[in-house]
Amino acid sequence: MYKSAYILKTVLLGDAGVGKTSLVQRFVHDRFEKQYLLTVGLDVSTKVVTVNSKRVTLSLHDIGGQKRFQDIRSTFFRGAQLALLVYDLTRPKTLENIQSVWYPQLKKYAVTARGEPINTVSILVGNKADLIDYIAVSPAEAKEVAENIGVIDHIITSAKTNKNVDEAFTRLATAYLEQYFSKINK
Ligand code: G3D
Ligand code: MG
Repeated sequence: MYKSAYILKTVLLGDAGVGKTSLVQRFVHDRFEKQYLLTVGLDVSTKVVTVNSKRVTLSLHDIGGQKRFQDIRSTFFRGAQLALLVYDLTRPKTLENIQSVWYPQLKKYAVTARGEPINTVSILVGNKADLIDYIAVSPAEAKEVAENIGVIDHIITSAKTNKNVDEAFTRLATAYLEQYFSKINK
């Protein structure tokens, strides 16, 4: 196995039930099965992706929805280089909460170990695209939130049918590396 030169801390944020754990399971293990879905505390898994012929390890941090989240919140967010802000296309409230709850927390808690602010590269993910008859969020509404919070992109996924799951993660990693190299080449 090759080692990769870059390890990027990637956090998944969003309300309970939007499909964070399902997206990770699909991306890492290519499966969609209910018995794996109970997220207890914090779950970390890794996956190597190739971006512009560079191998990059994503360490994926997925939290459960339990009330004790406050206790681990600062550890969870600390040093997060990448974030997937996940909402459920069938529940508009979960998109609202990206703007009012999750994005503000990311801004507040994603700092370096020394407490300096970091610019987490984020993507807005509308999951459950397979539930076509129940979709209740319009592209315009999602676009507005995406612009308000300054994500690199908005993408529609289905962990169930494997639509755009790899794309969501690799687009994010690609954007990060492009920003990173444009900074160090200046
Ligand atoms: P979370 O980790 O954000 O809390 P989960 O969300 O991954 O646990 O998913 C919550 C529920 O949504 C699960 O169903 C899961 O099967 C379902 N789900 C996740 N992604 C998709 C998707 O893309 N399409 C559909 N149709 N369902 C999805 P249950 O029934 O266990 O609550
Ligand atoms: Mg979960």
